Amino acid sequence: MIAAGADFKTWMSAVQARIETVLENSLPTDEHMPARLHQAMRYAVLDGGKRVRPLLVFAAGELVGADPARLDHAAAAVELIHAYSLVHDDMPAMDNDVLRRGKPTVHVAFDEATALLAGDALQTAAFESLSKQVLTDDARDQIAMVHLLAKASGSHGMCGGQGIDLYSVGKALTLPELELMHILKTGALIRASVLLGAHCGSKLDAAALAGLDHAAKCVGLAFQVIDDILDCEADSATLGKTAGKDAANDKPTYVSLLGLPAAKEKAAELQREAHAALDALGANAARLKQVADFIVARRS
Ligand code: GRG
Repeated sequence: MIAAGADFKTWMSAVQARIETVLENSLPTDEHMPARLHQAMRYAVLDGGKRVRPLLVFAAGELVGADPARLDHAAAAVELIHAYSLVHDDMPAMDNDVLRRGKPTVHVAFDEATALLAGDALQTAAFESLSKQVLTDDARDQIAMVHLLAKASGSHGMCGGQGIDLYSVGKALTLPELELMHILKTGALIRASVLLGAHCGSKLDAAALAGLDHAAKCVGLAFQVIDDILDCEADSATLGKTAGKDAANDKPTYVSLLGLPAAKEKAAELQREAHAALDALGANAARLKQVADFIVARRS
């Protein structure tokens, strides 16, 4: 059980440890065939990552007094989708990265076919997690949750954003186009994390749900602006460059379009907007504000 009044660091560590155990117990082991696929799935998910999306699920759960046992399943579902997206994104056909979270990427540690299959299986494991037991008082709400995660992950969400990203290489995106790409690519799953957490407890009215959704959208976009800033700063430190890695690879970023100071201001503006929307939801939204602040302040 995670104490609702705990300070943020204590709360975050408790949620991170909790979700690690949930994932550990829910992923298949190599005692079952096919052992290599199950090893790759565990390798992709366990012992790594900040678990930002589960933190958002649990923080939104605090807003609506949700049972943590329900939140476990929603949190595992979003983290499994996230893990699958990273496995596929790292593959040679996409970003062709060899390192993730300080260790070889799945296709390097295993092989490409296994990475492809592990990503696929993680994606379906997410929907298994979301549908295998009752998470809401009204069954129709759980159908809405499955729909929400499917929409956020598919071509109108994360996959769509990744598609825009892939097809924009070498093209000059405008700021609204870049924004749409990120609202879909990273924002959709972050938004879904907040809404799924909120579905696990007492029902919010339409106005509160709209306010929460707006805050989640701001947090999702802020996450990406910060990601671009961190990429740029890491590259400047190692290469003495001023443009970010993606800009150097001919991909637009917030930093390449706005410049570093304006990108930092954009992140701060989104943080303020998220706070304002969350303030309207009352004292129980305090945890969500803390997670939003953590996302903006993070250094990795
Ligand atoms: C391949 C279908 C498909 C989609 C890929 C989200 C995504 C779409 C790709 C990830 C590429 C990437 C590194 C985007 C930058 C933002 C991002 C999602 C960073 C990684 O997320 P964190 O910081 O990672 O939450 P950890 O390791 O902490 O879990």
